[in-house]
Amino acid sequence: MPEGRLVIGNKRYSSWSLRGWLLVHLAGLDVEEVVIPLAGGSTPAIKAATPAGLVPYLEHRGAAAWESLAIAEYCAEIAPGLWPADRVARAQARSVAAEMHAGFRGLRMNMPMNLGGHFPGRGRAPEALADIARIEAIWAELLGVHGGPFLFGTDFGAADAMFAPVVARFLTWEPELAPASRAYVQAVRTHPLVARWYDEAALEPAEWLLEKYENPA
Ligand SMILES: N[C@@H](CCC(=O)N[C@@H](CS)C(=O)NCC(=O)O)C(=O)O
Repeated sequence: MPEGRLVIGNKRYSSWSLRGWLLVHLAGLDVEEVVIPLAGGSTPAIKAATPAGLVPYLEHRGAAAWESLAIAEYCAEIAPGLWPADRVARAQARSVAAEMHAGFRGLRMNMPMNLGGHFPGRGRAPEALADIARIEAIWAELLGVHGGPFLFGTDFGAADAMFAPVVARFLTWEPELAPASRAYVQAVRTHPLVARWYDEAALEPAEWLLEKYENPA
């Protein structure tokens, strides 16, 4: 019997849902998955099912959590290994997760997540390229300090979950990336949970496809 539910958008497009879903699965929560197809903004069914009108939204054993960073903290109470054990590294992990949560709008607006899309060379607006430069600097520092293949070493953690949709965007839009970033992209893409999300996205019905994401301007 599931101990709650996780409300998410459809897997092809919902980048924030990917974060929440990864965190919940990494923490091993037993929750029912409720998938609502995105309508391209202000989806009535999402408004009706969630406190803030946004996915992901988690209910678990009487607790409710929304906003992906709050879901990360909730999951990390149950699975503390989602954040690094070392205090200094943990501060770094929380900071880059918060920076991701709060920013990178240029990247998000110009290179939307579409797991089935392939738009190499497109979307390279200056504000997207500036965000990508900052993301690559974060990745380079963390991979250098902690040795990879994930941002804080051998385990895929909460910081990696926060950046997983960026990886998906990079695979779709193929901006120029440094070799270390490309290696990180591959490490994230081949993580079993990320691979499972991609596989499940590929099974979504054609009626859920949205013109604005399939044929971006
Ligand atoms: N800051 C929120 C952002 C959540 C968000 O914007 N989710 C999008 C889907 S990826 C959403 O629910 N949009 C409303 C809609 O499409 O109806 C979080 O961290 O969870």
